[in-house]
Amino acid sequence: MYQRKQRLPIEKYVNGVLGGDKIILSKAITIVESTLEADQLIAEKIIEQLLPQTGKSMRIGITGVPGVGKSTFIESFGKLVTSQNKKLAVLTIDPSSQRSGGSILGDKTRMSNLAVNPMAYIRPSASGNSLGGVGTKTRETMLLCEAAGYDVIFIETVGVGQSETTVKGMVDFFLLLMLAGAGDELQGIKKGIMEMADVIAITKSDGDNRVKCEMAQREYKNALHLFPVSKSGWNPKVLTCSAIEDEGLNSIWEQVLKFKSEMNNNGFLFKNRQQQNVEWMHDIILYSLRNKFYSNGNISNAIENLENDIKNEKIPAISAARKLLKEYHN
Ligand SMILES: Nc1nc2c(ncn2[C@@H]2O[C@H](COP(=O)(O)OP(=O)(O)OP(=O)(O)O)[C@@H](O)[C@H]2O)c(=O)[nH]1
Ligand SMILES: [Mg+2]
Repeated sequence: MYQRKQRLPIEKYVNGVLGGDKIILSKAITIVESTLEADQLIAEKIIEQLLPQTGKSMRIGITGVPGVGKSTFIESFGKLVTSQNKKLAVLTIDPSSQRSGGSILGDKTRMSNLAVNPMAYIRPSASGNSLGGVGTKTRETMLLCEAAGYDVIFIETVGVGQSETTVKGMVDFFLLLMLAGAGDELQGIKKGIMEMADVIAITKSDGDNRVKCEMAQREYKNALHLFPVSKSGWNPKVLTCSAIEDEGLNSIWEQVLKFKSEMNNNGFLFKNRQQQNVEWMHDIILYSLRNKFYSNGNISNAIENLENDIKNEKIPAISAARKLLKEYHN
């Protein structure tokens, strides 16, 4: 049986987070990530009390295929951000971390400076088994970080599909990192993901690779002309950078600031967050209903048999689903 962990009184979490105490912040995040009903109630109370102190950060999503250089980029870009006297929190959503765990190990060395930087806080997400769950928890974690005084939040995700959409739904600014490939520029990553980007940065623009990166930059720029105008009215930029040589990072940060100021002025940032909050509510509802349904004892007992019956064509999926729903509502 799972032993319930000792929990602090709620004020301890609230005051610790507000005071910027990283240890308490981590403990509060653990509660937020917990699936235990009792923890969920504590988490809700903590967040409720912290809510007035949230929302003031610049929320930036960073994505790209494995190996594009996300971790190395975040280490260098993070240094730049913190050198501007901004506190930075880095959260990661990694739908594959359950299986590999490799990236996390790599990150220990690739983000070694950021990890010990007092202005930075790095937190990999719990390897939840449902992306929806990880998404709702990451949003709550983001709020805790904001209440703890972090001015900039990076939400990093591996570009393997669905997780980018989840991240897009919780950030102000979306940065897509891309590799310069030989002629297959548009194949590695889905067009829909490129359409989400506010800045596309071609990574590893150093040494012999620089020329290839500049070529890719021109190709992406041309490709972007064909995309529909985004809701924000912002024209996405294509830049090149080298995290290792520390080049091009300033230009990316300048674009973030320009975006922030323009989108503040035209009201997009505010409206976008309003919309995101509404979607968030629906996500939480779906997530809780799902959890409730699948953790119901009668359901989990019946489900395996019904799954087999479906496979053996003894029962159609629709009838099995109806049966389970009926069982649940009894
Ligand atoms: N030349 C060069 N190599 C780089 C640069 N950035 C990253 N790399 C290399 O590219 C490889 C992958 O970098 P990571 O930062 O681990 O990439 P990632 O996107 O975090 O990879 P995953 O965590 O596996 O998704 C490493 O060998 C880095 O040293 C760069 O700016 N220039
Ligand atoms: Mg990485």
